[in-house]
Amino acid sequence: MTNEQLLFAYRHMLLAREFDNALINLYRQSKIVGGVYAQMGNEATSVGTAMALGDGDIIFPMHRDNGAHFVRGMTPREMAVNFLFREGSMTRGTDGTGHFAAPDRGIYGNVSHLGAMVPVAAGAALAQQMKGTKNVVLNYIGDGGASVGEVHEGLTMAGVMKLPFILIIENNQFAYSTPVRKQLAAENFAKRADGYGMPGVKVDGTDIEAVYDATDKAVKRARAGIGASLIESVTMRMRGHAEHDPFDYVPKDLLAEWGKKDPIAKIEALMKKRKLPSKDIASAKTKVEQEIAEAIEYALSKPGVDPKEAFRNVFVR
Ligand SMILES: Cc1ncc(C[n+]2csc(CCOP(=O)(O)OP(=O)(O)O)c2C)c(N)n1
Repeated sequence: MTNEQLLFAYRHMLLAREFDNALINLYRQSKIVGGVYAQMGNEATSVGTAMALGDGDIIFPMHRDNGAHFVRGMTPREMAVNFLFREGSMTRGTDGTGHFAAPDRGIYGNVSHLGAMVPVAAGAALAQQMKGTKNVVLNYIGDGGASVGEVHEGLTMAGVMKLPFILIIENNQFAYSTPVRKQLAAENFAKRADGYGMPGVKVDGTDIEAVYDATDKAVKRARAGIGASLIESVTMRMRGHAEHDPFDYVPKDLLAEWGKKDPIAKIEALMKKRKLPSKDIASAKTKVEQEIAEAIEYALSKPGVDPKEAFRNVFVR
């Protein structure tokens, strides 16, 4: 990654982190009525993968991928309005937990039924292949979601049809309270790729450059028409499943160990090693803090969504 890309990545990882902090506070104040699924620990994965894409490419994000939303151009104001169910919300107040889309920016809606999103995303990749666009579809799934049956169907299709499709498995060690070893007998998730005839790599999901480089390689392969890829990005879910969950089933020493690999601290260390001016790093941080605070203030100043909206697009036969 160039120094410019690193600063871009840092800014977007900070947006995800600060947005998390803001949502957690609002949740504690009962100002958010939906679930708050913190992304902490996942910032390098969501940002590094999305950065490897270009205009016209498509993402199918999961509930811990706000970083990818920001990279694709979603603004903090749009996100705040949606999570706070305010007038103008892109889901008209029907969802605040990540099931939103902006097709104009290549963000397709998160299919809530976890693995069920994979065949849909593979279908979107087939559409791109049929149209001859060279656009790539990047689909995220968690370690838990990766064990859902439809993932097999989607990957089979992507492998056989050599679709421009990339599956990012965000292995953050827990699926709600289920540790990864209780649902994975294989050595790792990346190995599953062999069964679908596509390359599978495992990367350190807290390392922005490792994530970006692996995705960039997969994107180039997909764009060249060679076919699909699978990337396992290994991270840690640093909070509970959502903010209602005290996550006391996660061993404290495990959290402490992963705390030393915080993706934001790691990118800061990398920028220092590359001798990026410390004033650029500091000003990125201040700007992001202001931007998130302003977005929350903006959303809170707006009225709530009109309850009548709940009936829009509901049909009776
Ligand atoms: C088919 C299905 N089963 C259960 C759920 C409820 N659910 C939503 S997220 C989640 C945990 C998913 O774990 P994982 O895929 O590892 O992602 P993580 O939350 O750890 O990022 C569950 C059980 C669901 N949405 N869909």
